[in-house]
Amino acid sequence: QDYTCIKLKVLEFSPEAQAIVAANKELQGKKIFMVAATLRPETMYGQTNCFVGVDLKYGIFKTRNADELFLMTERAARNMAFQNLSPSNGEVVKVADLVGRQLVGTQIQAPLSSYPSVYVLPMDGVLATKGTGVVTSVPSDSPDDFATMMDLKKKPDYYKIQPEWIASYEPIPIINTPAYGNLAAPTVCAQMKINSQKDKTQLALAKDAVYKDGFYNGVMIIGEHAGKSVQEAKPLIRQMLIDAHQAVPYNEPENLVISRSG
Ligand code: ZZB
Repeated sequence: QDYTCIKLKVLEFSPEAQAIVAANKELQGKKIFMVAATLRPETMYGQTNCFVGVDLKYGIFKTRNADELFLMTERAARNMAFQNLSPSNGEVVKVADLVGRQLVGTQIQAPLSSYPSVYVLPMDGVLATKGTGVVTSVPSDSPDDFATMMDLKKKPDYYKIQPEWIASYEPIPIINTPAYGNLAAPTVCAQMKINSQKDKTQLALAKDAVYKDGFYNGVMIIGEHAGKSVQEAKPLIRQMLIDAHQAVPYNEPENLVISRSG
């Protein structure tokens, strides 16, 4: 899989994560990025938050740039070490350990998003075996993300989040499609009566429908490539993010990829 890894700059860690970072000499004065693997770089305009798995283990790793560290799973760090992203080929240097739960409430800057800063929130189905274990959330175009957002809004206490971390981050219209309009995921979730991230079977169908319609028939309605088809805009936006040092290409061997939909 040819992923684009989006660099989500940490603006302010949650108090628990901050305590870990502050106690670590290697992290003083450094930029730390939560790194999210996506197959849809053209949707980055619609980011409203990022997701972690609360029980997943994450690390903060050195990169080939001495001032920048990446926060992700160790598995992703190992893969990146063979893609010219670590200090030297094959070398993985972890400087801190964190659990997903400790990251919830962290504020990050999501490149291209209309929201200047967004929060790290919990999602049930984040796979340790795919991408970086950090998932950027685009509820306008990803049914999984929209369904999770509905759960978090309904039950903030249960998910141990503050209501304001999600309340003022509505889905942003970024792509228009003939079948589902300009908020494809909310539309398809309403049509299919999906109310929760737990509706897995329905969500797999919804994702399939939205993916196909978005990719083959979608037109960008935001950003510097507004008016272009999704197919045309995707590689241009990917390259724009890479050139701006806001993303890096990341490849994952096909046989190691396990799809979220099972
Ligand atoms: C932004 C985005 C916007 C995504 C969208 C999808 C959609 P696939 O096709 O099943 O391989 N993802 C990445 N890593 C993980 C993980 N560790 N656990 C769970 N989900 C993960 O799915 C690739 C997508 O799965 C990635 O692209 C990412 O979400 C998520 F509008 O990034 B995507 C209709 C889908 N729309």
